[in-house]
Formats: sequence, structure tokens, C-alpha cells
Amino acid sequence: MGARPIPAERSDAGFMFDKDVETMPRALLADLQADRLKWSIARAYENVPHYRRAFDRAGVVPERLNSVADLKHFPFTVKTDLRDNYPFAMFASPHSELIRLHASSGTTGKPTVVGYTAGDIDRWSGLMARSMAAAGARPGDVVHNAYGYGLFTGGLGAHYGAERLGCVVVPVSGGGTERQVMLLQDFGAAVLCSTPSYALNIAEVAEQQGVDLKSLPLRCGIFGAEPWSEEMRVELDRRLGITSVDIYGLSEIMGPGVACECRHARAGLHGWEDHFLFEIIDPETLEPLPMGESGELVITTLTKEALPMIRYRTRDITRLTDEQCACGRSHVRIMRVTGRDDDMMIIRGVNVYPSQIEAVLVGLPSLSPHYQIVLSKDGALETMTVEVEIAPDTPAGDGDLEANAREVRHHIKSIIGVTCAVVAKRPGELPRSEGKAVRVRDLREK
Ligand code: DLL
Repeated sequence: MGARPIPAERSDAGFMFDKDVETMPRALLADLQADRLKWSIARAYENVPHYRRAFDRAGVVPERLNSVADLKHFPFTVKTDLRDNYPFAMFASPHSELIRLHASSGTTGKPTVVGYTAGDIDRWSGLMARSMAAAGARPGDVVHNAYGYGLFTGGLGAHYGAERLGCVVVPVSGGGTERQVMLLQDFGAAVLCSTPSYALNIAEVAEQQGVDLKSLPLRCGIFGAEPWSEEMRVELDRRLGITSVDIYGLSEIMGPGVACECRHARAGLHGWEDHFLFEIIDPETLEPLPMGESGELVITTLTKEALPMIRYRTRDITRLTDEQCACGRSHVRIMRVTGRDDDMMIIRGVNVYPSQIEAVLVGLPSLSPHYQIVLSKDGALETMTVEVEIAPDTPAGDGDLEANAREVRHHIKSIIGVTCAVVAKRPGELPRSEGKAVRVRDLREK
């Protein structure tokens, strides 16, 4: 067999996997969405008892939907609907047509189970290939895939996408960080797929081993599965010598690749509107909000066979923009997800997300970008303690740690406006992430 040809446009920023669809005029996209939405709503109603009951209760029938605007009359779907129908009762396809199951680990009780037909896996692979191409991966690239393989959708999602794009996948999964550094060196990966917190861990271990990642062929990081800040992006770009892009997704809707930034603009994630319909609602009133306003992201699947999701409340807080992106893609952009509404902490009346704390900490020269937030209760008062770690070459006497903590406390107060305790730790004392980082330890009584 001859060598696989590498297209001339390999490093061309304008390269797209599905150019016609990605640049489709918005009016055509809207027509496509309307057709597919009717199909998806009808499929859900006809095949899933939960949807039939929910639509009947809301007094809506699929025939009521004449345009995308009519979707607002249909009921929302929430995570507990999946739990209540555990494991397979939300599926619209018979067992004989399924080829894959994934599940997200619930913190308590049963996981949420999601299923795929062969067609679903095919479309997911295509959307991941499209996302990875937008992020800067090119056919022929070696893709080091450090997302966890298994029930989590990250590993296999990125794997199938990279193969579809024509890349060479290294299916390393998470963990064994020293070995990851060795493989990055030896296999010459151009693309690293992982959570941003794990990428940071890899960078740190490489530095400890005296390996300069910046001198390797690595040029592109495709990071997601957890909230991260713009400041963390700058840090990852600098330490790994790459262009980092943000990729979004959730297992209930598909997995990674629901939306992805383009390497061209890195200013919001293109949400693939030929397969998903995005709404932003006010999480209190549940009313749809106009384009540009911040609220909860709600997603309806347009082409999913096994698990159609109608108006799924993601709990993720963000906003959309339909302004034309510099890259030429016409699909709406989902701005960086700052956090989930259930991750929001209210400390003495101030709303705070962990990623806002991260934005303050990353880039402070005396700190490593590792942190953990501990929530506890002091009588009736909710208190927040931010645990930070000082940088390896920083003086680490008790007095130095206290001085550092005072400085960080001051920064958090002046930038976010919240008063909290800060504890500075010595290098290596905080846990390192191998997947989704645990940012908050909640010691409050429920
Ligand atoms: O995390 C799928 C995924 C894998 C996305 C790999 C990107 C890369 P779940 O485990 O079901 O699926 O978790 C989904 O993670 O509702 C968000 O709260 C959060 N999340 C995912 N991507 C991002 C991101 C995968 N880029 C939940 N920014 C979602 C912020 C994210 N939060």
C-alpha cells in the first residue's frame, strides 16, 4: 500500500470538512432545520412514551409544529426524565437497531444512559471530524487522544472523528501522564485532545521531566468537557506551544462535537445547526431569550435516531451570536460556557462560578494554575475557601505562603467582589486532574 496522500490544504486555515454545509446561507439552514425538526418531533412522539405523555399533557401534537418558532409550545426535557426512564425507555429505536451505549456517571444513584444507531454514530463521527478540522486538525495528523475511553463519550467520540478526518489516532485515554509525555515525543502528535485541566497536568509533568513540548510538532489542542477560562487558554498555548480551541458537547445530546471553535477566530463555538437547534432560555421564567442574551442553553436534536432530545435543558449558562464569523462558517456561535447553573455558588450574595476564580488565579506569577474551592458553613454563613498552589520556584516558607494567600484574597475581592478565605499550598499538594477536574469540594450539609 502506498502512503496516504496528505491534501495540499493541510495547513490552510480555510480548510473545512463539510464546506457546503458549514457555510450554508442562514435562510437555507433555517429551512433545513424546520424540515428536520418536524421529523424529530414526530419520531419522538410516535416512539417514546415519555414524549407522548409530555406532549399530551402540554396539549401539543407534532402537527402543531409548522415552523421552528412553534417549538416554544413544546415541553422541556430534563436530566431526571432520563433517570426516570432508566435505562432504555427514552429510546426511539428498537434494541435491534442500536450499536452503542454510553453513560455519564451520576454523582448519586443511576447513571444517565444514551444510545446510538449506526446512523447516529456515523453522523457523530462526521460532526467530530468537522469540529476537529475547524479546530485545526488536518488529514494525516497524528492525534493524541487523552480523553477517557469507556462509558464517557470523550474518548470514542474524538477517536471516531479523528479517523473520519483521516488522522492517525493514538488512543491513549487519560492517566499515566509520564507515558503520555513520552508518546507525545516519540509519535510526533500534532493534535492533543484532552480536558484543559489534564492538558495542564501533561504540561507540568513534561516540564518536570525536562521535555520541552514547544519544540515538538504539537500545534493544536482540542480541549473541552469542563469549563475553562480565556486565561487558561493563554496559559496552555504558552506552555504547550499550541493553538488551543474549545470544544463542547454532552452525552445526552450526542457527546463532544455539538459545537466547536474555529482556530481562525477562537471567538465562540460554532454550534452545528444542521443537526441541532439551539435556544437560550431564562432559567427562572423558562421563556426563550432573544439572540445575544445570556441564559440557559436548550438543545433539540434534529437527526438523532436512537435518542431524540426535545428542548433538552443543559443547565449550561451561555449566550449565542449569529454574527458572521471571520472563518466563513455561517452556523451560530455559542459563547464559552462559563459554568452550569448548578455549579454557581452564591457567596454572601455574590454569584460566582469556579471558572471566574480560575481566571483570577491563572497568570499570577507566584502561583501554579491548580486550584480547588471548598464550600463550608460557619453557622448560617456560607463560606468559600480557595486552595491555591504556589509555583515551584517560589519561596515556600510559612510566611511566604501566608503572604501569597493574602495577595490572592485581595485579587479575588477586587476582581470578583467576593470575600473568601485563601489557603496557599506547596507545589504538588493539590490533586491533579486526569479527566474532568473536581473544582469544588462541598462540605455544606445538604
Ligand atoms: O463532557 C462531552 C465532551 C467530551 C465534550 C469531550 C467535550 C470534549 P458529559 O460528560 O455528558 O459530556 O458532560 C457534559 O460538560 O453539559 C457541560 O456542563 C460540560 N462541558 C462540556 N464541554 C464543555 C466546554 C462531555 N467546552 C457537560 N466548556 C456539559 C464548558 C463543558 N463546559
